[in-house]
Amino acid sequence: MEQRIEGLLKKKYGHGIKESSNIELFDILMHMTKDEMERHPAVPGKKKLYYISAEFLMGKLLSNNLINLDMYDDVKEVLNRNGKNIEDIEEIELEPSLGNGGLGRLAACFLDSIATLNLPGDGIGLNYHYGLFKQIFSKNLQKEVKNPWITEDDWLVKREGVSFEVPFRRGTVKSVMYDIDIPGYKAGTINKLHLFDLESVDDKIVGEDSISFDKKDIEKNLTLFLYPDDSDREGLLLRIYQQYFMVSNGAQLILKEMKEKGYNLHELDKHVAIQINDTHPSMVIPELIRLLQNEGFKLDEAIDVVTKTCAYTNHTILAEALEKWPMDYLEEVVPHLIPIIRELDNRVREKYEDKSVRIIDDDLRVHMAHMDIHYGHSVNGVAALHTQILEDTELNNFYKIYPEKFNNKTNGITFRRWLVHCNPYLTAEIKKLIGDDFLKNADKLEDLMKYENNEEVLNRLGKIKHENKVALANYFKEVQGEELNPDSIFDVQVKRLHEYKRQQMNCLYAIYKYLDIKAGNKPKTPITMIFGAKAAPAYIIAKDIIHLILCLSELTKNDPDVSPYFRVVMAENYNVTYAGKIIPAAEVSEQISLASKEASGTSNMKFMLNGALTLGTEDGANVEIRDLVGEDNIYIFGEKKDKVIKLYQNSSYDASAYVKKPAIKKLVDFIIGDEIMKAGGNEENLKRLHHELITKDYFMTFLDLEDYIEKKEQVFKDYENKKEWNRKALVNIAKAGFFSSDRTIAQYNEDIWKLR
Ligand code: 26V
Repeated sequence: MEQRIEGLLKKKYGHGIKESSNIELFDILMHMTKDEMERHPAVPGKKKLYYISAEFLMGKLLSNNLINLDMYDDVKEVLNRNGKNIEDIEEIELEPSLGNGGLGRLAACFLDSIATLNLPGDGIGLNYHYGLFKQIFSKNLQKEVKNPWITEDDWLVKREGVSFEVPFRRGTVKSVMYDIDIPGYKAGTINKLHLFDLESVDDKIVGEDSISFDKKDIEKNLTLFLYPDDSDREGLLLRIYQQYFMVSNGAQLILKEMKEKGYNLHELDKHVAIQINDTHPSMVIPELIRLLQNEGFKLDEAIDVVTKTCAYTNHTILAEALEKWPMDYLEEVVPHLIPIIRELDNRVREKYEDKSVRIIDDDLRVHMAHMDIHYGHSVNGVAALHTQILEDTELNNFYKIYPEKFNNKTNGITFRRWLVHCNPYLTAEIKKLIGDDFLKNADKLEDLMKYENNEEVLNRLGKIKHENKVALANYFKEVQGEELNPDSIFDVQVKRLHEYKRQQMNCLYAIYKYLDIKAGNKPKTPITMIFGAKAAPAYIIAKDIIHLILCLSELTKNDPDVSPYFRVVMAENYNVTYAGKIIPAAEVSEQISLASKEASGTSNMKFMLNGALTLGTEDGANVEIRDLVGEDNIYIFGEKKDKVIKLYQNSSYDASAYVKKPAIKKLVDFIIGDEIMKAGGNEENLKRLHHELITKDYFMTFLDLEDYIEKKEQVFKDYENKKEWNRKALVNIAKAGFFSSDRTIAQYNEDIWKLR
């Protein structure tokens, strides 16, 4: 390996490893890895999966590719011998932010597992030039700037000669296809992520340090941003342009590959499985029907074969997140799909009286999920509780028609990134204790249970956590200039900002703690509350909550009575890279969504695997974590889903009644009090948030607040018993095997794709 790297460096830069900069080393290692992957054959097989998704949140790729190619240890050692550090070199790589959060990261974990299980399966998505915005904090507010990641030398490989024509009402555009190679872990084979771009794209139409551009200039802007602001008509139309561009390219690629392999298009479902990741790719159904008709298919047959090929995953029950496109918008963008969508809807109307299962509703909106359910062969939720809610409540009318289509696939995470790469100390310890079988067979982690009462092992787990906390503290200092105390307990909530995830409830706890310390009650062990979250640019209240968190951060930093005991900090521009540093250092994992609202969650799994204890509601996959670790090794609080669903059904939640309680009023009024104002508070933002909470509180913060505060106090009390805490951490790690995305993918394949 040393010779190979030295040789490449000499050829390109005229010197060896010792004399090279990290930029040069990154460049050489990336090209070496790319060459290596090019030499690997595609995964063979007669049936192939296409995972279509508007988001793929890949994270930096150098280390993970090297790990999967089984080259990481060698490269690391060679670099060390020459006084270089792979962690410093991977800092050079820019992170593509082609996703919002859990849904996009899930797609990335799935690609890793599909390749690892040696299943033929490619991803299909879009090559957004700026992805999601980059978050900057300024005056305690979130500011959004563009986030470029494409450079002269990156992981993208342009597929010369692959280009499709995509018809819109306003004219036809041409595509360009880029690939990113996906190596499985020690698999020896390669799958691909195909990212489509617009031939005429022009990323110069976006100003410096901004995210604004001419939304109407589709020929230039189509692939610039992930989900541009959809608070207006132009933004919504642009999303339809993006979605159709993605699926039309995908569908044309699928048919091209079918033909190249000599397969009969009439047997599409025997050779192709399409997974529709949430409703963003749903137009692939009418598009494929259209293309097959162009190939001479009769309508009935086209519909039949497409239905047998496509499967849909639902990732949310939030009504506002379920896509319903107005017919006139579709008419404006893709008029050629309208007759097909109408026909699909007519067939439903002929068969079923129930209006709620129609594709086109009385207001002439097209319900994308309804189209997926009728014209796909599988519908899955992403955690047991979520699938149950779909079957019993949200999609009950569909479940009654098609019980056989419904199935659960509890989410998972790839252990290659979320353990091996991000937590090398813990990985080494586990290997020492139980060998390395767990890397291919995650259930083997359970072997750790035999050390449940081994004090030496438990002590070592504590030490590893501490080292990771020191590393995080150093990183925070370096990138944000913030001092974290590694001897404090690290309590973490990192995820997209949304009211249903209830970061605001965590803030009310911070206020409670601040006041408690001011009243003279100092915690035995200091507490650091760590937040990380981006808010959608047009989501006003979410941005107000970020403002509150940043004010609390100032307040706790600058008050000498409080800062030695309690700090609130917020990671700026939380992304996959940051997650890889925060999660191994976390001790408490905050999973506090309103029961029934978080479909699954996946950070809950990452924290568990890294030995953090969950403080959470009975929601999403928290329920399955509890069932695996047992009540003693998790902190569950709050109302259950049935009660919450009833409160919504009867509109009987009344925030103002809770605010009458003095203990709650004191906390919520603090938001508009003097202390926060002096900590840089902005009256407009805070008053709006306060008003929203006391009058509406749509996601029922107060319903669980008192129970939450009580449980969280219990968590901090229990932390004082280090041995017992570390034992709980060990149980969490040992039971995390179920959440390997290898298991999730094996189940998708077994029940839905049937690739072999
Ligand atoms: C989208 C939107 C869009 C507009 C307004 C509000 C809103 C709220 C939520 C969403 C979520 C869309 C789907 C999604 O990202 N779901 C997440 O999928 C993860 C992977 O399955 C899962 O772990 C998370 O629980 C789920 O929220």
